[in-house]
Amino acid sequence: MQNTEEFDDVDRIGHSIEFNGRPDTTPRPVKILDTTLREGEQSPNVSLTMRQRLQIAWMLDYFGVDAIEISPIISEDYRESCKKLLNAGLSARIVAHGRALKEDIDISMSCGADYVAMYHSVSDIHLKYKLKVNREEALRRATEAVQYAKSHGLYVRMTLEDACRADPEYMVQFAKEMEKAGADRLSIPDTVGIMRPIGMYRLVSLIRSNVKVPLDVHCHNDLGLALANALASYEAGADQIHATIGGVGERVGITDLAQLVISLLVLYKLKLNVRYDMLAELSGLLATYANYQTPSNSPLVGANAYKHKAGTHIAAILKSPNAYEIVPPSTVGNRRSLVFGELLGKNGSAFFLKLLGMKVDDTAIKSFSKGMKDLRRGDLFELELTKEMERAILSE
Ligand code: HCA
Ligand code: CU
Repeated sequence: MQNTEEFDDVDRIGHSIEFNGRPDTTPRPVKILDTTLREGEQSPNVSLTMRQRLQIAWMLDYFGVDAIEISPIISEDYRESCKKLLNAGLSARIVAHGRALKEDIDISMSCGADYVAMYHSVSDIHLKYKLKVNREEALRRATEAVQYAKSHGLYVRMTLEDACRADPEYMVQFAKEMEKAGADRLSIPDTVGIMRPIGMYRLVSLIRSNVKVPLDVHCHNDLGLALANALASYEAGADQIHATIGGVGERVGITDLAQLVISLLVLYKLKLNVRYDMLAELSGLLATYANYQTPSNSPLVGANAYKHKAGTHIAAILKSPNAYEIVPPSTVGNRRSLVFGELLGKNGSAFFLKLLGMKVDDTAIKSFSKGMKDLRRGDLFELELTKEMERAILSE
């Protein structure tokens, strides 16, 4: 019986078709940029105070993200937050986000930023309807902005906004020009969440093969594909992936931080230098600050992520949790619970009665199990397993 609950790929993953035939190479490293304080605050649910921003940044830094993005452009309050973050002695790079405009770059510099991210649209839809400029003018403006920032000694990321709906030829030309102008890295966002993973793979590969600078990706979740697209981008050679706590962001948000780092761990065996067991706490902290409930069915960090209800599942979990869990709850800082309800069955019933200290025979168990079948939501009895209980059960 297994009683240590380390994440163990052989025990947890098995020999599935997903892994068969995959070359067993060392996973390629990738950086994580957290943009909860920039993209995240574009969520209709999230607006934070300066103290909350600082606390979240401290936690993210301790967790181990490589970069934290914030926009000083919005207001005085954000500028103050940005300055404080830059002086907070964090290990993560602080990325000041704004438009590809001199005035925005100046604001970032006035806060003390040495790493700026600027965005300029590249799709005809945006050029025509949002900015009302032609392709040449867009290139000229973006080039000028990159050169301006570089002339001030800044580290520069240029984002090709709405890249996924742009003419690929123009987008490649734009990327090359930005590299030529001195951009240190480029960001390829799926601004409207319209890509499928294979499309994102092709897009990132295309840009990867045309420029040398490192690439960020930023995937919106409008079709629920943000995580899949981020992983496809990783496979295609992206160097840094954007995420937010709880996946919050404009509209329905972007790639979720917890889902991203755990997917990289489980699916690619990429062990990042992060404190995975802070994931549930991070998610809870943002939800508390922003006054929303983390959906119970949120993968990994939601209240239901480690609740087992069907009798057959409970019985199996009691024997060995890897039967129905790909990552132990302790890995992500979550808890395992058993739900005793109408699906309990015989084995679950026997366990439940034993827990209550009752010595019962087979007939009693059967009739208890039958009685349980009349339960409905609200009548359920839920048991959160403490570490001691888990140890006792698992070592039985
Ligand atoms: C937006 C801009 C952005 C920028 C992403 C990035 C996008 O629409 O608010 O700088 O990498 O999704 O394109 O968030
Ligand atoms: Cu975005």
